[in-house]
Amino acid sequence: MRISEHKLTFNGALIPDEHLGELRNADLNGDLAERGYLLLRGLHDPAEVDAARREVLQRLSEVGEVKDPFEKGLASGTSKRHQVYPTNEELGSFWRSVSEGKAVRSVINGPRIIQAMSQLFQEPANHFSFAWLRAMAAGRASPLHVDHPYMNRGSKRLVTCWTPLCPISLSDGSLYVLEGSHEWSDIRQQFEGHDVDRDPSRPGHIQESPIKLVQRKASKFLTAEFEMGDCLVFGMFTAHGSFDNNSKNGLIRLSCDTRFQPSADPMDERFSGPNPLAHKGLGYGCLSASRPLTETSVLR
Ligand SMILES: O=C(O)CCC(=O)C(=O)O
Repeated sequence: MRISEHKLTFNGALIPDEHLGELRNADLNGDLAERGYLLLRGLHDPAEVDAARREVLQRLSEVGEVKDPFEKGLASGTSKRHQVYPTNEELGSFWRSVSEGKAVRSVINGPRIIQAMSQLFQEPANHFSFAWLRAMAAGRASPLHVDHPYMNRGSKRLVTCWTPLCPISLSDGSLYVLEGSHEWSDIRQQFEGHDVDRDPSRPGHIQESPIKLVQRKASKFLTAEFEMGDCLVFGMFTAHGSFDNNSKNGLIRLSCDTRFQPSADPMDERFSGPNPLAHKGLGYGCLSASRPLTETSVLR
């Protein structure tokens, strides 16, 4: 794969070739602490991921956001979501029902990932009940951030599992992590102990431009093409975000981020239990994905 041929952008700005690199494949014996991430290829059953993909697309087609046939996953450019779900509460409930779909949960909370995370921690693992399911239309990206300020009231050993729910090529708004960022003490100092819900006056994401930060640190945007079945695991201080979805045919980038920790550790109460309140008590309504795909907005 030649990453530099793909003209990756963030908010329209071209990422310089010399600052692009490829995520390295690993297995569960890989050193997460050393590298800041583990790219686990083929962890999930691709057929199960495909079933999850279809389940999500079918729900998006109910609100008119996907072209027929919905299985192709191309945005229609229209939406009936506000008509069908007129209040923010109803929008949140809709997204909750999509996020809790049977096929989605069989992948993101299924036996394969639970076993893998138990192997990673070398003790039984558990996951947040809340899941960050994302449907990213063309033109959208996730800002650069570390996860710690969003979810730091429980285990210190929390990890993120980012699971593509469709094949994601480099032009479709792939995820990146910044090489070596888990060891950047200035970023750690800036965000450690910050809680976006307790102190909403301070942003949770990194405000420095991603390109400037990467240049300042002589780092790289590490990314890859993802297949259904892959999973990217990273820690709470690994800086990451996504490139713009520059898909020419309007492919909706589907993915889900979930959080795992040792079962023995306390769990952040906002994201656990049968009715997780999440940020600001909004439940699934706190996610930008609860809004119509036709609306552009950023972060979470
Ligand atoms: O999928 C994305 O665009 C962002 C994912 C993310 O921020 C995360 O996994 O923590």
